Amino acid sequence: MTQQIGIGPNTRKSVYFDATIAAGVASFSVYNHMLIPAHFGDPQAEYDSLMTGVAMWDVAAQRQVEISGPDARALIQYLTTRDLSKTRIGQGRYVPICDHAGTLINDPVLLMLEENRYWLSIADSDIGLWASAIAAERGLDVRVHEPDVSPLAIQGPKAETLVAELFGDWVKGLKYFGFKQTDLQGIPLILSRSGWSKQGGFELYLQDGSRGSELWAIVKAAGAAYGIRPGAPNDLERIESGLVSYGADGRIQTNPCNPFEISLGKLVDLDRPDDFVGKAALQKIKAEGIKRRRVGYVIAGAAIESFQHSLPVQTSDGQIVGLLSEAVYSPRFVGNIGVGMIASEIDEGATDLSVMLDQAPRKVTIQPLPFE
Ligand code: THG
Repeated sequence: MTQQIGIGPNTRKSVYFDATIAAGVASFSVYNHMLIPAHFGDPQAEYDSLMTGVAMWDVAAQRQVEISGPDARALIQYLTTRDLSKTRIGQGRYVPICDHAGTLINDPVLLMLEENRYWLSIADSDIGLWASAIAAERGLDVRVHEPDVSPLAIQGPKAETLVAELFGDWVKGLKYFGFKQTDLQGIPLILSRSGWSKQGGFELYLQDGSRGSELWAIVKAAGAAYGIRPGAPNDLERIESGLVSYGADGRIQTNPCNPFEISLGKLVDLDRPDDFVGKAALQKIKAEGIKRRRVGYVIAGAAIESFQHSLPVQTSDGQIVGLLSEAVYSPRFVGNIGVGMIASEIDEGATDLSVMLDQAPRKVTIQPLPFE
């Protein structure tokens, strides 16, 4: 039997919900308390369009936390592990956020809109609540709120040509995570070179929630010439390319990890002169030595059809030394691949590792990320 999750009035809808229903969305997931399309019924074709053509994704569930006001910059700096002193208006940054114990609680994209106005484009946890609480407790003069902003991603090797056709050739000059306030046929949006894939592309941060279907239709119509398909953040591609998924690879409630373990250590500036949430804990964690690392896994045996929850990775004597957080069959690598954690003392060549999948042991080997 196939289980279903009911979609009722208490589940938050994206502003592209009607458009994705019309486009034939077959499965949803929930992210930031909002429905996000998971696929449109043909995962292989959706992967192919991302790898060789162009795909459009409703990623409105990547909600924005806007922080504005005289102390906005101070709050942003205090919340994130990175030194942002060189960040300028119009630039984006990938900014880990930790709690006071140094546990990763989100990995947003930061957009610097003005000297004292920022968006955190968040992964799946309630950073709006966290940011307002920290601001209030520290007596910072800021406003924290969720603006009417809903990203639509256009990803794949043909994304740039399509987006240049829609907006003009200036888009080709945008650097990675660079963005600009603009509009599309009068629809206000911020255009940014970003997106959760390694195939290149853009995100349109729609600033008028009443125009989701209209924006979707414009992109779809212009993309038709390039074979655009509706899709969703693609698990196969992200595992192949090693992108971090806060939620799948780590989550404070289920698999708490620090940024060093999840491969975001280079985004932690412990030498910053100023304090930030988690700094002391992260200094201690680093001094004591990092206990595990994020790796790729190859899983032997028949093609994995569905992977519902993480699995412990064990040695031949039954010792648990790692975690397989997500796995999928990859036609490109002709085998099952996954990502997860492994204890630091286990080296890449280990030959006695396995996971139990559907009551049967499967041999696993470690691979560096990205898969190549
Ligand atoms: N775009 C926007 N918001 C988002 C995401 C996004 N919010 C949720 C989630 N994705 C946040 N997580 C990530 C994870 C990885 C990247 C972006 C957001 C990413 N990483 C590149 C990499 O790892 O190679 C570049 C990192 C870097 O510059 O250091 O792009 O996708 N709007």
